[in-house]
Amino acid sequence: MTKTRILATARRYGMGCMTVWLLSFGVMTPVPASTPAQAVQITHMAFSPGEITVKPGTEVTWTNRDQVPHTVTSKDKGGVLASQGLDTGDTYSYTFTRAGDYAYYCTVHPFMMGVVHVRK
Ligand SMILES: [Cu+2]
Repeated sequence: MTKTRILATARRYGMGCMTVWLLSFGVMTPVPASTPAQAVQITHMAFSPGEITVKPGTEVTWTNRDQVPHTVTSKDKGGVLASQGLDTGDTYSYTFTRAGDYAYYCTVHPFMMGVVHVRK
């Protein structure tokens, strides 16, 4: 191997690394790191998982996977969770800013219950 060929090889590998690094950077940072997210599925007439613990600032998104409408509604009157009726595939999101326990249910099927614990 000549000196120039080694240099060319090194450069090629260097560029490859750079490309991979740039790609991973793009993939790793699609959203600001300051907004953690948590998903809850509504399926088989239940919230899944029914109980979650998140840090303040976390956006929780509920997705209705059932063939019947559901809601995500705070148990406390005037609570923070107050979705519209969610049809199949519809989502509802809320970003929890304060620590606390947020119990909720489905107004269509009051036996469906869940709770979000927000802990620092
Ligand atoms: Cu329901």
